[in-house]
Amino acid sequence: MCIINNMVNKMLLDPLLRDGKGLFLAYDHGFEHGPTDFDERNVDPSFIMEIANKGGYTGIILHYGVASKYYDGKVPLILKLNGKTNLVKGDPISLQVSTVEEAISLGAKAVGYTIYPGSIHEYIMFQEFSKIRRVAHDNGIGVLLWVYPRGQAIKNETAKEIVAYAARLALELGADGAKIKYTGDPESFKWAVKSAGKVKVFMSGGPKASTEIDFLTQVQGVIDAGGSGVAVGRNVWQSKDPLKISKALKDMIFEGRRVEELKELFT
Ligand code: FBP
Repeated sequence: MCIINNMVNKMLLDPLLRDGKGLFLAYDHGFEHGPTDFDERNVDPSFIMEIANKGGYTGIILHYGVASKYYDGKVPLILKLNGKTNLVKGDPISLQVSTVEEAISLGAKAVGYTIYPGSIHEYIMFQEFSKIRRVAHDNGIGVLLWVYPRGQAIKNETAKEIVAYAARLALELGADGAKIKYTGDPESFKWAVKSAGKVKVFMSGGPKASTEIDFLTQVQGVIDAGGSGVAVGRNVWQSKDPLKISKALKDMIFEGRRVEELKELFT
């Protein structure tokens, strides 16, 4: 039965949120980048499961293969449904490798999908995503959309108008949450949050920042701009002390602590 109304849609991400905010641990990098992001510790998915559990994450993002072998059900699962490698050059396209039904069979509370607006292949991802969104919503689970403008036509992926366009596309396409890149300052990110309307906006972590405080300053900017949290990978599991940075993220996102208060912990 297809019951889609504002009320239902509004609540679809609730199992992944605390007080309307989300802290998601992303671990789809083995697919997107290959093991080059990993070291002896974080190449093991069990290590990531432990961070997610002990670190108080409200969601963990995995592909089907890792989820089916390592997911222990302790933190809500967001199953990533499409993926691509970075071995292919040119305008990107990322297509479906697992289904909403498989996500549900693993106990996922939401599904994830990446689109690359600006790529000459964007229309294929828009169509595929729309089909997935329908099935997910018909089954009562939410959809988190990674929106990464990319390809020859995109000169600056983090420019204010480009990031706001990404956020708006998440709204136009019917996503429940948008995972987008940070623009670099809260003022310009505010425009992206506004453009997303009722879609919850989460910052994508990016490569590991030079210091923890640099990264937490970006997170502060997202919160100040009205964002709903972060979906982060490398800045956590590449950290020397993943649980320490996780605690700082939790304190900022759920308890309202400011980055200035946390500075002495990281000096
Ligand atoms: P990070 O916090 O490590 O950047 O993870 C977020 C993420 O979106 C992952 O889900 C994904 O694997 C990766 O970034 C893709 O990064 P990019 O396409 O920018 O190389």
